[in-house]
Amino acid sequence: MAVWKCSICEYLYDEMSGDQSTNIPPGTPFSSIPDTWRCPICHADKTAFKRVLENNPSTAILPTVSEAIIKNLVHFGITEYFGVPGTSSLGIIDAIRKNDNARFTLFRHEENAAMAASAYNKLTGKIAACVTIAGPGATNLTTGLYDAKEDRASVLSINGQVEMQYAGPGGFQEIDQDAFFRPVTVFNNTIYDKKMTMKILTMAVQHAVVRSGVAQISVPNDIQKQEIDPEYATVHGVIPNRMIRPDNETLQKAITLIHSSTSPVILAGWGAHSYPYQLETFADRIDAPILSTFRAKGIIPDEHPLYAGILGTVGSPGARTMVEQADLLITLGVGFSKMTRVPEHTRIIQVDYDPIRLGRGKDTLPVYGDVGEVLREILQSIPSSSHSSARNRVEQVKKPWEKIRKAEADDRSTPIRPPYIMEILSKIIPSDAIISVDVGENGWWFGRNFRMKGQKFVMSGYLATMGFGFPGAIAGKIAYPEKRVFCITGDGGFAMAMGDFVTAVKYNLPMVVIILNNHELGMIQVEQQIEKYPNYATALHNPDFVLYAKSCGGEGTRVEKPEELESAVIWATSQDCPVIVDVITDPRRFV
Ligand SMILES: Cc1ncc(C[n+]2csc(CCOP(=O)(O)OP(=O)(O)O)c2C)c(N)n1
Ligand SMILES: [Mg+2]
Repeated sequence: MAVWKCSICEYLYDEMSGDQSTNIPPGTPFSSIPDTWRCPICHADKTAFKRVLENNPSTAILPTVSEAIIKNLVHFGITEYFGVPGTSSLGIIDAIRKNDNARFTLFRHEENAAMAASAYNKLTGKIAACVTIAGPGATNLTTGLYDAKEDRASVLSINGQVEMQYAGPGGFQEIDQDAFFRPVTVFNNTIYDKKMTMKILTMAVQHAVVRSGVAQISVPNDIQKQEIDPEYATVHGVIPNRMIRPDNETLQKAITLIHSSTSPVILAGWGAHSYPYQLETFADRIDAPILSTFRAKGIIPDEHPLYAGILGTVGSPGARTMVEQADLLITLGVGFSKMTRVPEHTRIIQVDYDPIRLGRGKDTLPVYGDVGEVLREILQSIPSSSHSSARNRVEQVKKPWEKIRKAEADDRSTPIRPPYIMEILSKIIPSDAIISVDVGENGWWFGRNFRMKGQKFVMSGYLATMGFGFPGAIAGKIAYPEKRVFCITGDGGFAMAMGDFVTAVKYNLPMVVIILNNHELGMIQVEQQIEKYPNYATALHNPDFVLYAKSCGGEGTRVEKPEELESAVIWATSQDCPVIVDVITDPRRFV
């Protein structure tokens, strides 16, 4: 039994299975098909067909390259695949279909798939893969992959490439993917020879994990379908444990510095986000208030007596004063971005797992190590502090700040004031929920006024890209199906990603999308005001988001009055589908 390929459209006629659509029974040799028969796909006549001599995936006994790739990725724990299929990725997509432990989520735009993969890693520490076709599918990933790169999230990107016969400039849907992905990846390669499959695959996963970034593999269409010898289909590499322990000498210096400090302050960054318990014990032991960066918001619940809030543009003036008055600042996995504005002249103990990032500030003890390991080591040998002023210092910062935030949350103004929205959300969103936040005034108010009580929260930190919030929520619900998921977004940012609302409906991912609908690119309007430009090009003409949600098969409600907000959010939380709460709000920061 042979397989015949149409040279016009590449349809495969398999003698074993016949062709149901043109009534050719299984087992019919191609030569026995009447001459009047036409290709069911493009209507070419029989003379257009050529016998295929090799690589028929349906009769293969050995695994194909694609199947070996997916099997080994699953072995590495990579089970979630986000993307859009197409001609040059059919082999990979089929291998995902066949693997019981792999799951494909079909997105409507590759950018959302890449944002979701980035968010998935930020939320879980596990890797999700993006899968796209060569050319436009690959280029559509860019902003999502850059988000991962900037926030040091591990993501794998597996992209189809045109058949090797058509490689080179000028091929249909062919681009130089190695060159295109180079600036965004920590590893980047094309499998031009099936014997290279596992070597490239293993290196890709190792680099993505160890170097915290994006690894990209392109697989030409014809290679995807080739059978692979088991000798070349088995993984040899391993993912090392990359917990870095600090050296003893540096640790001793750090302990001495902490011991001689009378007003230490801890600043926890994203690098500390997996170690809330060690952080709390450490702060208690050395009697130091804890501040966090915006990205690490929620590492300790807001009401904790040692947590003093955020340092930076969404933080309180009291937090800044506290750092300026400290005789020692201990930074744990902090990126030193301009949004945090760590004072340069304070004495710093800087802990980071990336040696290149060490040495910020003017008077710094660099401690190379994983935050969890460093805290564990220090806690083994540091005695309890002789002072006990941290709780008082925290209260002095928090009390006036709380008063300000309460006063801002005016419950009568229409359009509804953003701080009031944050007040209501702080009250309603449960402590074990997942929150994905977008960029703009919506994110600014969340950072500044939302009170965390244990939730996991994810955002686009360094790239600060609009359109992250909603795919981030999709990733959250895929990762934690049993938890409630909330997206806090703007009318501008949501519109960039809203094509995938149907994806949340299709895959039954109930979530609540709170749109702060101010009919403006609100943050840009504020920036124009700060820089004394006249307001221009920020007004938004929006669709009816509630009708849109319903037309997608979800639910929605609009809220225009403050007194309606609480019940609307409670109602949304009780729905069994994705829901939009379209909150008509005030674009002005302060009135
Ligand atoms: C992809 C992208 N384009 C542009 C910007 C610049 N930018 C930052 S905030 C913002 C406005 C966001 O508007 P909206 O989503 O409505 O949120 P709002 O500020 O009104 O709450 C813009 C255009 C960006 N950060 N990301
Ligand atoms: Mg807006």
